[in-house]
Amino acid sequence: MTAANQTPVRIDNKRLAARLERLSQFTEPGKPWERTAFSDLHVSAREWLVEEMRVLGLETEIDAGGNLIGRLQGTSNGLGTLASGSHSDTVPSGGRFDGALGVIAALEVVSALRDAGHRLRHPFEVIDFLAEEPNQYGLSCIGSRAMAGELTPENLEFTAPDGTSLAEGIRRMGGNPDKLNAPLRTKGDIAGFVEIHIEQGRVLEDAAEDIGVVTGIVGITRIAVDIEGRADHSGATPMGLRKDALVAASLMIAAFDVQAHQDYYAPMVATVGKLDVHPNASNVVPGRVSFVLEIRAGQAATLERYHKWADWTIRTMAEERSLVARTRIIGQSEPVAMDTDIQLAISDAASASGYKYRSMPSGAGHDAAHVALIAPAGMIFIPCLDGRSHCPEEFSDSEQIARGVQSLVDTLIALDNRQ
Ligand code: HGY
Ligand code: MN
Ligand code: MN
Repeated sequence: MTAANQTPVRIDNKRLAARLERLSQFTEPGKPWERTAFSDLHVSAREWLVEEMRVLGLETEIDAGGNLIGRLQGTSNGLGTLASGSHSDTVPSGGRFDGALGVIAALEVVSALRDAGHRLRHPFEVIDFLAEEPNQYGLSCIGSRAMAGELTPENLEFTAPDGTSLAEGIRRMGGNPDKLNAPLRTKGDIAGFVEIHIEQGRVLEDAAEDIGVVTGIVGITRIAVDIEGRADHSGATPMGLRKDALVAASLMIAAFDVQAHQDYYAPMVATVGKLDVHPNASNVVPGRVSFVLEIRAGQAATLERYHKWADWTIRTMAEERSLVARTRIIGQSEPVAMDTDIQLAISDAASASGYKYRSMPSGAGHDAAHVALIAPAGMIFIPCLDGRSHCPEEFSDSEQIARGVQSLVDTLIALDNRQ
């Protein structure tokens, strides 16, 4: 991927590992590896990232959506920006690689270019998107949605358990919610975005392959459901007189699972991973239950079909038990395709290094899905141990990481060299 007269741009895996290790140390004590969005730890980790960016000579800013951006000037005027990055927040008790790898890899791109004295023609940005994981405000991919102009005024009023609004959360992280009524980047501004991420599944590992070239990212719909029943004494209330919100929610959750298994027409998944029971006491019939139903599919029609069915199921099951159910969509992203030129550039980069690669869709959501609405976007997956992710055991070995990050550098250089 290098012209004959240029020093090859090689990543330094030790430096990369050291930065990953340093970022992972910003973790809640006793709860590896937890660094949830908007927490003090998340703020401290970003202060460290800003310092790393400055040492590398990047101009830093936090945009209105709270995205931390480090910018390297290019040698040619008037070219769009090339960009790479991911997110520095984690899920509760998450892993060391989901998101962190993509941010640290983008820093390594800058370091490796500097080592080789290689100047890109395009400006290059390292981006740490704000709050990719669902968080206290209930919405994921906040920074990348802001960048693409997807955050609605209603989203900005989403409230955390501590009573703060998402608008206040964004401001705390250095953004400006008053400026989020339009995309932060217009089409053409970003010439190409490439995000590297662990696969979070076991396709690559089972096939003993090095690189996944992502073809598209699933659409995700998250629906908040509140079931209103009646709290009563558990000993003195006969079974026939109860309005047990938890029993109704349990039946609904079981039905969601059965239905998702039966959708033969297109692969999809449905999950209830968050559930709150009130008053949550062993001798009280549960009076109120809130949960989030998350649906993911590669086809918009599949998402829509299941969503309609789930709405109907929730309503009828609640009515049958004289309960009241309310539903509210709290997050929606369409399935998106990755840019074909970027897919080709990644495949060529992997192939030139002799890495084994395959094209594959992503069942996980990513910032790249939102960037894809305003710019050509692509993703590189690397294998992770047993396909585990969103858990402390999440792991990718240093050689796997090195092959992925080298492919990232080579892809970006190929995009930079395009006429
Ligand atoms: O939820 C997801 O798919 C991603 O890991 N944020
Ligand atoms: Mn994640
Ligand atoms: Mn992630």
